[in-house]
Amino acid sequence: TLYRLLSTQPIQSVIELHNNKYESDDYFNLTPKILTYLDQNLHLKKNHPLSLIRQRIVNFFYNEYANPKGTPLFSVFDRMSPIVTVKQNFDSLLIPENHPSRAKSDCYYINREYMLRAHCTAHQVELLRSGLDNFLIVGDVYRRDEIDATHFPVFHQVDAVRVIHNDKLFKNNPDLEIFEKNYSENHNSTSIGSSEKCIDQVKQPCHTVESVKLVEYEMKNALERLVITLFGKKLKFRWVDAYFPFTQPSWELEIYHNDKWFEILGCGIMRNEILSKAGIHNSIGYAFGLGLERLAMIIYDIPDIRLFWSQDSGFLNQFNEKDLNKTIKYKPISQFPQCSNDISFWLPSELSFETFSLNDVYDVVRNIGGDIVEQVTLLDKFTHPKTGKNSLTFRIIYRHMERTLTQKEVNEVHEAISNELIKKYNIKIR
Ligand code: FA5
Ligand code: MG
Repeated sequence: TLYRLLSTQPIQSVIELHNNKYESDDYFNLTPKILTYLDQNLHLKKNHPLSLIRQRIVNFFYNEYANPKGTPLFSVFDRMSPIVTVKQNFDSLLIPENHPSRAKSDCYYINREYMLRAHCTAHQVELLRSGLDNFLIVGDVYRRDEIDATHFPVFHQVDAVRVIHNDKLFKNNPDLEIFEKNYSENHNSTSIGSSEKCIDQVKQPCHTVESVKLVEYEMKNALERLVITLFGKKLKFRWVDAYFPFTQPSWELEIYHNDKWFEILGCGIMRNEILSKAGIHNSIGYAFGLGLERLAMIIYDIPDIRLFWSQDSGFLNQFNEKDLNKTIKYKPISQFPQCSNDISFWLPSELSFETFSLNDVYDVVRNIGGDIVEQVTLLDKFTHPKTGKNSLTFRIIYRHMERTLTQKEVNEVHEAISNELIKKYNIKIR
């Protein structure tokens, strides 16, 4: 789009990540800041709250699904590189070419072929192809997003897949089948492009009601027991119908906390087309993906998502791996004052509010301001009645998690942000 051409930032032509070289193209939108999060692996870090919850979830599945000798059924993959192909992240999961989640303004692309994974589901198909049927994938995921206490461009997910063969599912009912008689297994269960609104929330055409209900019951039961294990028996939760291109039917699980409902996971019955393309036949499966930060913030009373990135020993010392199942409540390291500065600018005359991406502003703010930026909000959009020029006003709230910022310090960062915006996007400060 136009604003890229106006950018004065030298477009890197070759970028080296994890010892691989990638040639960047017009899709490249990584920032130096985002690269600093790669390889931090908070979900594997000792005494880190995200790692504690990962261990509790893994233990739950190890116990929930074990063979009679006690050997866990699930394998765990928690070190897969977040650099994936666009095929893995989208195409392999039947996400349509024009799906909004693919937008450059929402994902971190290295080029048209490679990106930072936007969800752990990106690895589902390669693991299925390798012959696995029960597995968990844990990792960092990357999405361009607004910045506030609950949003950060990197967060962590646990994904799961469980595939059940016809003979196991109907061990006690040999008359029942996974597939409807008049549907061949390779039949495209749901036509591509079918809109979210007319999707059948009961089942895919190829499946029998009995098989779907059985797997739905098993999945919901396991997930309910997981959240009760994590949050305690008093937890209030509810299932909400949802849509994902790779599952049908699909649901989200919401839990009630501080007078609000929080979505903590998405799940569903795997699209049969995914299984059959991966060479898995006469089977049905469920899959889910949950966010570790959301769970951790509620379980440990952590008020701000940026705290997970804190190197402060006062933070990490509150979480001890030895007390995996102990109730830990985070005690805030005092609240330091906020500092708020506004910025107003005119877009270059060729650009409209539609062609200018707000995430580009958020990226610059995050890049220059780093973790002292607590929040960025769009205060005002305005089109000059005579010149037709478009203007945006943002409020940036600065706060350091560990000390008081001086106004001088904040002003310097604020000025650096506006200089970068001028340089990169040719805007004019009002
Ligand atoms: C997904 O990412 C799907 N891949 C989940 C899935 C997997 C569905 C397998 C079906 C089968 P979604 O974008 O809703 O869906 O994210 C899943 C979970 O990640 C959310 O429920 C939430 O817990 C967490 N999450 C999503 N966005 C954010 C965010 N910006 N910050 C923190 N956590 C988030
Ligand atoms: Mg969701």
